[in-house]
Amino acid sequence: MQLKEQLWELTRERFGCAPDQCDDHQLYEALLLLCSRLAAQRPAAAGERKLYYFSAEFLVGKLLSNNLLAMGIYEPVRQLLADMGRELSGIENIEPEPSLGNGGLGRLAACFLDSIAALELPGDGVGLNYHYGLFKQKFEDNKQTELPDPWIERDSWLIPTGKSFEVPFGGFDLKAVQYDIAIPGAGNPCVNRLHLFDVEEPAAQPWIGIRFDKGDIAHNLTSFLYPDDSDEAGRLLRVYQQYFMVSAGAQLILAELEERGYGLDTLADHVAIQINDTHPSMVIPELVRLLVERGVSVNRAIDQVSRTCAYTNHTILAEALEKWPLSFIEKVAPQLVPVIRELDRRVKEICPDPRVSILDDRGLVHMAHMDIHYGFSVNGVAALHTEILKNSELKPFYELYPKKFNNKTNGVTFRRWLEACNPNLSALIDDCIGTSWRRDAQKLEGLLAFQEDDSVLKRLLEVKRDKKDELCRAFFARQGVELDPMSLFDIQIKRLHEYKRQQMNALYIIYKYLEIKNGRLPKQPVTVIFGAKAAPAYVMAKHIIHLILCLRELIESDPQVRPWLQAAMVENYNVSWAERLIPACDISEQISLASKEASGTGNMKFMANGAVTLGTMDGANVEIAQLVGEENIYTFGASSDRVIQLYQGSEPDGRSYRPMDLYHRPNVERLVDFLVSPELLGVGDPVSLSTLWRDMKTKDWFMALLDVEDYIAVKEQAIADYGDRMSWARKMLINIAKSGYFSSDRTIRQYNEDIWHLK
Ligand code: 26Q
Repeated sequence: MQLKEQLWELTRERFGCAPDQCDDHQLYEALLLLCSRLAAQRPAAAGERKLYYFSAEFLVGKLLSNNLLAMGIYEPVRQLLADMGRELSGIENIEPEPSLGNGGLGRLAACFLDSIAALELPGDGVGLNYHYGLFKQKFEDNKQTELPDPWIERDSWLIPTGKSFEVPFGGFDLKAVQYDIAIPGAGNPCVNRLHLFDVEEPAAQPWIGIRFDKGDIAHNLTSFLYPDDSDEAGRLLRVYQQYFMVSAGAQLILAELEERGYGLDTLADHVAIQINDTHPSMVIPELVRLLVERGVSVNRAIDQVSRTCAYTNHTILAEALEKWPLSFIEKVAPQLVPVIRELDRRVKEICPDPRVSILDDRGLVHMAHMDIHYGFSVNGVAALHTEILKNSELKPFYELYPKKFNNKTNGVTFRRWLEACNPNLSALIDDCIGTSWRRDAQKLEGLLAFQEDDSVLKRLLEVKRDKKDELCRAFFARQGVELDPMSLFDIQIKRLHEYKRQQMNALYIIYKYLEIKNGRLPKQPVTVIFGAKAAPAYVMAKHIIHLILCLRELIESDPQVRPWLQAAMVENYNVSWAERLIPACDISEQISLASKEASGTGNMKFMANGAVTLGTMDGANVEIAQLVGEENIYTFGASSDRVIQLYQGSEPDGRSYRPMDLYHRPNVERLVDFLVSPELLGVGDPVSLSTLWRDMKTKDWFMALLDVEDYIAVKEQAIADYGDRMSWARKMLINIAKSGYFSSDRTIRQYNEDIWHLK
């Protein structure tokens, strides 16, 4: 049946009318149904070995246009609607965004599913069906407040499968009900699935005021995605979530193995499990337990599981490495305790070094250690990150198992992050080099031939300008604030964390503000745009948001400054905002303290959309710099080696870094002291601002003062260079041309060749 007839039939069946009589909501529902039905007709990708990508987070973003594109019907559907005088883009806005992830790690998992399906590899995701994803952020009195963010409506992308698995907790069992989201492969006829497990009777309204009952596991286990683990009850619930996910997932794997006609003791030949950070690590002891329970010997079970599981590390921040008290596991899943003890005993037998034990003498289970001993692969997510793992963070493990360690530099799906979010840039690229880059992003290199082509460079600037106009309209519509599209858009969007150093960017704003106030007017107006959520219990992060919002207010009400400098912060930054912000960006802020950002993936999305990076030599920025050359990136700041050295030091806090010395430099002191100036205290909360001020002078854990002068100087240079429009356009072009390396299709090919061996 033709697309048109299908849509007609759908709306008649569902709403008793033709599509042109439907409102946008009804059209959205009809299109969702159409996609779901088409996806259901597709076969699963096949192969001898099947991958299960386990992750506590899948930040998939909106799916309508993504799925229409993947199934090759975006354009026909858009045309069909246009013929009825309707706009697909308006209908896309109806879709609620599922926020089933915090940030980079969750979004990476979503890009990976997209690429696995596009490469027609047999691989499904396994995760949890949170009813409320990450909180919705609101600004009140220049501060962040949090609201619940429901995303599941009557019609959603969730497909009930009718399958379920009993998960045995200490003292009670819970049924894990399986829902699937279809992941159609772009450019092929197959479909993979994201399996999301849910409790049988989720709480209808889990909120009591602003809190919810963390003790009511049976109803609340899947209520919320965890933004942090700051309180005891929450941490226990987190362990319940993790065990629920891995037990159901492990049972699903064994059921599918048997369905495929393979014996349990051939697990490793037919299954690969990728453990996305340590959140799903309990899948290791759980699989051992299930195999032994079903008659496989302990030795054989451990051997099979060890040849099935592979672990990805996403962080070197010590506080983010998961260590759970064995007493928690005793309470949540007592049946795992003897397994974990046995795994630990075997480790201690071959290697008595306490630094590598699973169970330490304080009774803590080190999840990453379990993964490394009982997995066959350990990977970091960018070249520098993997080197740091090998040479410092995980050094004793690298010495034990040098062959397990490998690097897999992250990537992003260009289908969402270039084709879908920037159709005009995509069309310009098509005009230059044809369309083959849409299947193979490395082909973007062909753009290098146009470096001296002024007409192409001019069109590039026009495309950027149009995207900036579009962003201004969206920003005005949602927040009632007018941005100046003629100004340079300098954008920092990522979770709020001290190591990412939004506070250093704020110091730049202060610098620029004081320059203008002192009559030194710049040539180029600049708009500094932020988007960031702070974990609700992360006090310092909230102070930084407050600082940014106060600066915004101060500048907004100052007619002397406003024409030259604007600060803006999007409320409730999410994937959809990222899709609007990234194509509109001139300068991409990637300014983490060197050694702290494992990779970053926003940096790659910006690059592909023709933004120029201003960054430290951290994470994947290092690889961006190598690819584009020093002419086409702005780098600054202390090296990761130097930073690691500073962290091993003589001061009482264990470092040899003394922020007070740096603070007393004249150009730094006046910026830091502005935090408690009468101007800022006039709009802000004195407790919040002075806490931040004091912390910056005395602790500055992530060394903003170490790099701030270099940062300001290099940023000023970038802004000055922006004035030479043609030479800037050339930098943009070279960034786009070299961005193909960061396609997640490349990353997934490497995972498959080096780790999974799916086909
Ligand atoms: C842990 C315990 C309890 C509750 C929450 C958590 C938790 C949740 C999320 C710990 C960590 C995360 C997320 C980590 C993350 O997003 N890491 C990022 O991963 C990206 C993909 O590899 C990298 O590009 C980023 O550099 C890295 O910060």
